[in-house]
Amino acid sequence: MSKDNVEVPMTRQYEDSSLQHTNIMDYNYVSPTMGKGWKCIIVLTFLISFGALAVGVSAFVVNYTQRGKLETAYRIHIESQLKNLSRDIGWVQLYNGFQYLVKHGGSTYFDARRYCKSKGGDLAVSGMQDNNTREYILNNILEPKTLYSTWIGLNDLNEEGSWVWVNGDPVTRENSKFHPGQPNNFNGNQHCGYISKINGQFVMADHFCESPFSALCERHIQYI
Ligand SMILES: [Ca+2]
Repeated sequence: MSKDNVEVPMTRQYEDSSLQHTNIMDYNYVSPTMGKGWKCIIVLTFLISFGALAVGVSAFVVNYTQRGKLETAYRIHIESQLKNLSRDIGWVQLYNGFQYLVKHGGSTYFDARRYCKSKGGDLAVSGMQDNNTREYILNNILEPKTLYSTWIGLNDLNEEGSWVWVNGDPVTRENSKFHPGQPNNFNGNQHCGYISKINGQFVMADHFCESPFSALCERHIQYI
């Protein structure tokens, strides 16, 4: 007898318990009610497993994203610190509330200003206006670093003969110390101020702005 020809009873109600399992095909009998239950369990198990997997994947994605954000923030922080560090190397702090930095040789007046500004300052002004401070800076900060002529923060670029400090202060006899005969606007083309040393004396004069001089930068004391 083939399995397909077996008539499967709808219930397992036997009057005589001895009849139970007399038909070997009874072992293949599955109650319709029990079948639905198993299906429910299987579906439920699948749903729970799928839910757990979804939660796991979501947690991984969130964790991965947060880790990426932290790594990016950390990298930006480190780069910022390195930039600050490189910007601060070489500055000398003075009692007048300013810091000074010397760039040795090779800069036009305009390059020198750009360099100083990139370091958070400008060509020196305040330290060049007072005689005692100027002498101290030139002897103790500038000369040990460079013997070249050095750009400082004054010019008459806007109006010939009208000299101004780059912070806007007008150049006066009291806040400058031009060498006798300077500024002379030699060849009608000298509009930028510099410091040099002649016969053991530092002198202030004008020169061609494209000359490759050193730079003396100045900025307010930085509190980091
Ligand atoms: Ca001039």
